[in-house]
Amino acid sequence: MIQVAIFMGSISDKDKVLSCTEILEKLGISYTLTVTSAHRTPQRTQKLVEDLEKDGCQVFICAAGLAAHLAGAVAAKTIKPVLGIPINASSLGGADALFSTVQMPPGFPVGTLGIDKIGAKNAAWLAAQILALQDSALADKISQMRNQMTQEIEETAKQLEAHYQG
Ligand code: RP5
Repeated sequence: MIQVAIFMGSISDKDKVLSCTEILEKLGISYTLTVTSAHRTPQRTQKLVEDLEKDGCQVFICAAGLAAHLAGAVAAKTIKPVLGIPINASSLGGADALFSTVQMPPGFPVGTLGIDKIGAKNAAWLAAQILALQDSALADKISQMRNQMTQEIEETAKQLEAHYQG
């Protein structure tokens, strides 16, 4: 069963989205990654949502740039949580996609993350936390990985402090 579906508006978004798949893999979460566009392939987008939902998909992650309507189009078709990753694909630096993704009408929310790779990473973490509500083994794994991040910072701080003690 696929737990998380990741949609990109274009193959040109892929490099920025791969940090999302890396984290899902580390956490042992099953996912599918594909390209579909709110504007260029609206029927394909709708069918993907319907089919994946039937197969048990729990969270949809949508990455898109420019007038980024992909996450909103998916949110219109499902009540599963939809997470949006705004992609920087123009001279507006991703602000265009951020505003397009975040400003949803009431009742059709998109949980909007940061622009590009940082948003892709946090989309994976947030999807994991949503799934962990019903999965205590996954919750433990998330906690372990957080502890690891804490330890890494503490170790780095120790090394820096040892080196720069005046
Ligand atoms: C958006 O337009 C895509 O998500 C992409 O970020 C941007 C440019 O798409 P391409 O012209 O590279 O296909 O729909």
